[in-house]
Amino acid sequence: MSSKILVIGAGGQIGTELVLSLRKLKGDQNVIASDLKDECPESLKNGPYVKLDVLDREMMRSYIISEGIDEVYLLAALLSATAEKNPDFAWKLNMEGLFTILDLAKEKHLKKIFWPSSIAVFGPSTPKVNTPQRTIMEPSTVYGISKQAGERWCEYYHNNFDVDVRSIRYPGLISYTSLPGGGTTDYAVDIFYQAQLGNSYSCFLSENTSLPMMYMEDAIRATIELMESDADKIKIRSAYNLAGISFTPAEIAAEIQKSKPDFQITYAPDFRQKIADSWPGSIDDSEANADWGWKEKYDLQGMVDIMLQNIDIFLLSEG
Ligand code: NAD
Ligand code: AKB
Repeated sequence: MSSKILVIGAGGQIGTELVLSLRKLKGDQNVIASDLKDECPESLKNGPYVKLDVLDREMMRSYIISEGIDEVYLLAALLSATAEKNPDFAWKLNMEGLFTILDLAKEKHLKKIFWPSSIAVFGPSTPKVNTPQRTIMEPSTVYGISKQAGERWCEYYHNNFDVDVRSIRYPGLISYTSLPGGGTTDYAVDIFYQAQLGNSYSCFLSENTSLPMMYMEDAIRATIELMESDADKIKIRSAYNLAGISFTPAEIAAEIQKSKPDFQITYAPDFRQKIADSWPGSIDDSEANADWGWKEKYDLQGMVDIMLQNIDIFLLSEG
């Protein structure tokens, strides 16, 4: 029998694509999308949807136990830029939901958990180039601190309570089916909407700020490959580095200009520059490759081509 899966925070940038991929693999009725929103997002109406607040611990517990959920993908969180504006709430949201789900797995109500970490676990003192899996980690944002603490708790629950929790340090994710949710890497999505509208783009990061990014299809494939791997292959129970594609605003603009020669970019760095400056420029993901065979498919050119072919400017008015 197929596992029954609950995706929490399914209405966001990752969830809207992850739910559809999981439904293709596991069957539409076996993957339940949930979010704070009253209405199921249009694109997820091919399967079940339930309104759930991850901060309502009792409601989450009774839903997961009564529905016989086997696996949870916990995506609800505040991202880096939004979290800096509301640090108390960011800490609450990013940590409390994780404990609710880890405790359910500790009590054997859940068999497997996916909880995403981020390159934000690294900080200004981390080596910036080809950042290793294990290195100095002194994150300087509330988001990064919550992700680092989350990683430690995931590993702790695995080591002490045999919880099968798996995680990836996602780079900035780039996609066209939904808008990003308030991160420092959002410029690399915003830029496509402005290019498609025929506008110039004022970038909130400086031209030579290199950050690791990844096209969403690769990120979803990595998530599912990690979750489908045999448990004994998963040697890291904090979170795996994934490299993706490292580029600067100037480099992505130059790639867009190959298709849209009139496109112009200007630079007006804001508070997000300091966050970006604290993160790695490139990542070493050799342990993900060695343990569960991870290899990305998209490079900068491949990602830019597919974004320009598919980006839908009407999303801007809906978002
Ligand atoms: P997002 O902001 O686009 O989506 C988050 C979703 O969670 C939203 O639909 C929101 O309505 C929902 N939500 C918020 N509070 C909730 C609550 N109390 N109960 C239930 N749902 C709630 O975020 P995303 O980009 O899809 O990211 C998902 C996860 O992946 C987060 O943990 C994020 O830190 C991590 N991540 C994302 C990226 C990226 O570039 N998108 C990179 C690294 C890590
Ligand atoms: C953000 O910019 O906050 C996210 C992330 C890299 O975690 N995209």
